Amino acid sequence: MEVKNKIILALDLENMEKALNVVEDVSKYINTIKIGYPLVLSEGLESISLVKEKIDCKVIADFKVADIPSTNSMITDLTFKAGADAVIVHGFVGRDSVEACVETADKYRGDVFLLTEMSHPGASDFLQNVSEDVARMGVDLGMNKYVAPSTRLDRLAKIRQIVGNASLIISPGVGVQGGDPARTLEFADALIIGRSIYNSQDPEKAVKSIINSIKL
Ligand code: OMP
Repeated sequence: MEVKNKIILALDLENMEKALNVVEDVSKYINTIKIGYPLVLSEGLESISLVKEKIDCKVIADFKVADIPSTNSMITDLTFKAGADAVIVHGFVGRDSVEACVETADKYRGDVFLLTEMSHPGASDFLQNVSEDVARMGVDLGMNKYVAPSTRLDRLAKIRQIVGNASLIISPGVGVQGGDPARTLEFADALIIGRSIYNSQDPEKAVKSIINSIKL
């Protein structure tokens, strides 16, 4: 997965018309879009194909899949059937649940991103205690795509150390959550950015200014 300009747009909007306008605005600079519950619960699973029809892009379905293996398989199957290129899954539910997603994704030649530690403050309540083990489990399972936080660079660095330089790490938390784009890219391969782009009066300008800030 080649992420153009190292920026993944998190399209957390509840209205398809607005979402497609944002997608069109940034289309020169973005080729990877993350779609999650806000858009899919408002506008349906076909949001994935509608976005892909609008611009030539890869779609990462952010469903943070976290259930028993058979349910995880069903969710993953429906996600790839809907046209997604990748899905984000939680690791804390355990190896069998993650394996179920990987096996199902393989049938579609789809990618699975393993969410290790999250970016919000509450991640330190519980998830932080197991995030390194989650990353190690991913390595053990032969996975090479991960999500790790830009809001705690020490934790991001630790996860990079565990998963190795050959893995792809995508990192949320830049901008509104406080993470710094350039510093995050010392450890991550691409940034996941939502509000700083789609809430901007001029999403294209917002993307260009982030690109400039990471080129400095
Ligand atoms: P902004 O904070 O608006 O840039 O959005 C960040 C996006 O990344 C949202 O879609 C979140 O759901 C997502 N995200 C996190 O913010 N933190 C995480 O730990 C994991 C994710 C994610 O899996 O994408």
